[in-house]
Amino acid sequence: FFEVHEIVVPHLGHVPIVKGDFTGLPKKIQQFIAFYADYMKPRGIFICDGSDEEAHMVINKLLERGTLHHLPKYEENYICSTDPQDVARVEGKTFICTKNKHTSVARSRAGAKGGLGLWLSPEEAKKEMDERWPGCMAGRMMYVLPFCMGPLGSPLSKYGIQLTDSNYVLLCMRIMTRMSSQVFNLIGEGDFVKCVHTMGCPRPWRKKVVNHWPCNPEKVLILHFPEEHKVKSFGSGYGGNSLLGKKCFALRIASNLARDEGWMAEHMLIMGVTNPAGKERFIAAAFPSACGKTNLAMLKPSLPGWKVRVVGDDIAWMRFNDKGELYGINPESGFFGVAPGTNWKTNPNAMASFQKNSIFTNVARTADGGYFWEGMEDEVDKDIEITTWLGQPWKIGMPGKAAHPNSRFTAPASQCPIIHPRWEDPEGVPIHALLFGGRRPEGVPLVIESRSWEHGVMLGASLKSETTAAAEFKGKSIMHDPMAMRPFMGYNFGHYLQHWLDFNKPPNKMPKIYHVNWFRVGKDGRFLWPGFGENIRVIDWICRRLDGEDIAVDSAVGMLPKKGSIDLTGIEDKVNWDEMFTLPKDYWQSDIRETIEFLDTEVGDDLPPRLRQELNEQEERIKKM
Ligand code: GTP
Ligand code: SPV
Ligand code: MN
Repeated sequence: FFEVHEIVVPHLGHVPIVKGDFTGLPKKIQQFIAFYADYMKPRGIFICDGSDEEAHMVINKLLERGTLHHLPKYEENYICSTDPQDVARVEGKTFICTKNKHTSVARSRAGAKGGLGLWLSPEEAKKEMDERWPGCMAGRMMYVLPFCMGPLGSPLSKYGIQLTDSNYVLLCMRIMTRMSSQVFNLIGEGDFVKCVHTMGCPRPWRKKVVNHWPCNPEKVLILHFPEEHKVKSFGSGYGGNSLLGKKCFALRIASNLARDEGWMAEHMLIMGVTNPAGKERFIAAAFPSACGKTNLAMLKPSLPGWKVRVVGDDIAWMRFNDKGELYGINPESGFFGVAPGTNWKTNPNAMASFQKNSIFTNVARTADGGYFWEGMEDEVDKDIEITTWLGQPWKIGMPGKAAHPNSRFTAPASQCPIIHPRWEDPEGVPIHALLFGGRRPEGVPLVIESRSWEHGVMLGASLKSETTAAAEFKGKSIMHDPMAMRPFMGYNFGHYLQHWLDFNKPPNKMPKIYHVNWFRVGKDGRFLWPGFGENIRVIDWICRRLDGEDIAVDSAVGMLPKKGSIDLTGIEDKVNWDEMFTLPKDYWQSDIRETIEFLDTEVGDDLPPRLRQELNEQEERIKKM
């Protein structure tokens, strides 16, 4: 039902344009499409406009093929399972390619493990690409996705075009970014980020395809070319590997743009919190993957009179205006959230967001046509028949897991009942405080206030967390994740820290920086803090600090709440203040030594002296504890 045009691609000859008006596109975009069509040899080109009709056409095709299944319990909700070999980001196969190595990675010392980003020379990258890309879309359709990161028309927004041979990726990008044919005109002959994604399974494909999810796990490679504003991703269809607007563009490429243009691209949620007196503040918070950003951003306050509204749950772009006030936008338009642990008690606002028009990946299904994952046991019939993400029959109480630990929902942000009315404000929202935090089972108190901007940057650089299922790591261990950006760093981490330190100059009004930890455990191995909606108590304390209340005491590691200054009304019997706030000297001594060792080794000569000084002073204070 679409008019079929053909375009002549240099070495490919006639390629049918199965949808869209190729010749009506700006010349630069035509060239981009034709170049990659020639390179990847798809059987046709499908130029997306982001419309509902288009999405339905693709959904119907995927339903027919068996990649997607409808969940009849809801309106327009679909579920799919990936090849079990393609379930998370693959950090070891993710590279930054720049002419000069130390543009991308710090001048580390002997013994460095290269944990703050991997560099690949353009020559090596070319070799790897030559092995993979030519003809990689043979027999498949190439979709052209025009998208905008940030509100359409905002001076803070950036454009991208993604080429992909995955219609699952098309559907998710449509939720996660503002995908619209308008973007072609807005780009015109201007700049855009070139994103090229392929599942890497040209036809005829002789390997076994699992779950109607053709991918190429042995050959996965995710390359970033910040100097050319380009991303190339091969072999995986999962999340950050394939939804290139997200981590590849909005963090890795954008952090380069941010360095050059004087702003920040961070792995942060943005939330608006209004206290019972009606005063609203905005908080941006950086926690590593699967450490609670989505949950904090959508928090349902347990304290009366508080109101929380979400601006973003994963990525923040922030800039100081000419008055020196920090403003931030959420460049995304959807949530790609961790499913396990989400339920009507822990995160009702997330639950409400994905009752329709959403896609569930690697979760389980109930016999009555609903979704299921670990954490939903009390919200479905105990005896209901469940099909696990691997397609096995299963029931609550049986061994094993129903959903993959990194299974996720993809939901339009506009469907969140507490989406902030200003979430698409082209100016962004003012940011009053920054939070860092991770999963720290031991030693680290519920909240610490930094002594200064520089001390706060040091707390961020020292961020560590227990590993989660969001990347390929197996088992649990405490890993460094400075600024919650370890997997997403787009350039030399030492330069990045210097960039942060440099913001502290007139007329900039620096937001206060905090470190929070919801995950400390007691001797019995249970969380000392109830978390989720109760986290409002910590937010309340932070807001009162922003008001200048005298409720903090100095300690070796920063300012701590004065005993009793966090409102524990109603949960006094559930929490043990002393256990939550003690600073075991032995722990902190070895912790700071280990952190200094890590940053000295990994960031080496690029570690800003000012940051090193903060670490030294912290170590001195700990010694005197
Ligand atoms: P990414 O999307 O990977 O960047 O993760 P995220 O930081 O948005 O993490 P998310 O909010 O999805 O939380 C991940 C997991 O942590 C879920 O299983 C949550 O149930 C759990 N979690 C979130 N907040 C809390 C909390 O306050 N306490 C406890 N104990 N668990 C939490
Ligand atoms: C994360 O891992 O931090 C995510 C999921 O938010 S992904 O988009 O896969 O990076
Ligand atoms: Mn994330």
